[in-house]
Amino acid sequence: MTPLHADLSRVRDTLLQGHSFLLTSHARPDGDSLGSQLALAGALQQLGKQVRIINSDPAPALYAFLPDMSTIEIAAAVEDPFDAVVVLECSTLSRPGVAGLKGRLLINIDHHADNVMYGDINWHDVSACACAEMVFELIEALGAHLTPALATHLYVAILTDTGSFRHAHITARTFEICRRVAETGVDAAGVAAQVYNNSSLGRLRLTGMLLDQMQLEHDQRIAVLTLNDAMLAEAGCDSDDLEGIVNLPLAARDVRAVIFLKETDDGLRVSLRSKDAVDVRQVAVSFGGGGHLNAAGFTVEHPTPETRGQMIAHVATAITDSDT
Ligand SMILES: [Mn+2]
Repeated sequence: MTPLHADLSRVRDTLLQGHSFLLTSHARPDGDSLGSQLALAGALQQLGKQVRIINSDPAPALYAFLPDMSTIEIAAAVEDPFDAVVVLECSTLSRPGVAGLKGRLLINIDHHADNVMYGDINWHDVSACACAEMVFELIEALGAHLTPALATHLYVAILTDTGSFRHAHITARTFEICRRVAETGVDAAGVAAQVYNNSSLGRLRLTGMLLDQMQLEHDQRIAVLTLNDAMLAEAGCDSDDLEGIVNLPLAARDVRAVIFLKETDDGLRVSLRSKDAVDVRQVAVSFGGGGHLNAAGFTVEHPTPETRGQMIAHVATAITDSDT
């Protein structure tokens, strides 16, 4: 067995020495944040530790099937004492949206490139396809064993964070973890059906409406989707139903980037998505926002008739830049 690297050793030692832990992750939780928290909580409980999970937002309904989901508490602040707080999947300490974390012994476990190292112990691995890959390593280092419940948590995290095994950072380690998951008896097809064949009819209707009104710009390389509250109401949807919908046009070969416009009371909320080296983060930054290379966003408080054309021009430049 290869020796543990220093950061993982420090995390393991701190968890083995302490007795009570708080686990948290980012607001608007996704499969990786939920699966990583639940898997680590299960492992620590095996070792006789006291664990609470506190998130600022409830999980999307589609994750209700995850074992132990009901143990996640929803709160805007924490007051109780803990020996340490484990923050999973968060590039900054403001991402959880939970007050009262500062000043505690913080363990930062994350795979996002822009992590600012806010922890007392920072374990940062951008090569992990999901935070859950790191949690798997930690579970092994702690000497906990992989139960079917823990394996399900890890598998959902990896399945969703890799976009069903399509994104970058998928390695032999990813499939080794999945092999171990399958060994515990997790039904991979059943899990996939829960995650992907489980949306509301409202979402299906909304998908049709959005694609029906999709506009193609810049030689069909930019897809523009527009959403407002009236469409949500007509489709019978809530915000839960929007998860991932922005990515739909990327399935077309010709489309290189998506501009998703959500008309709100505060102005225009803009989400950008792209393929390959098309850098939409730079576009978002130029409009006062931010994000990642292929996923970014910003808000325009007072859109003008020129706003839409300006955004398209910026994204078109990003596409041209990526081709040179
Ligand atoms: Mn993740």
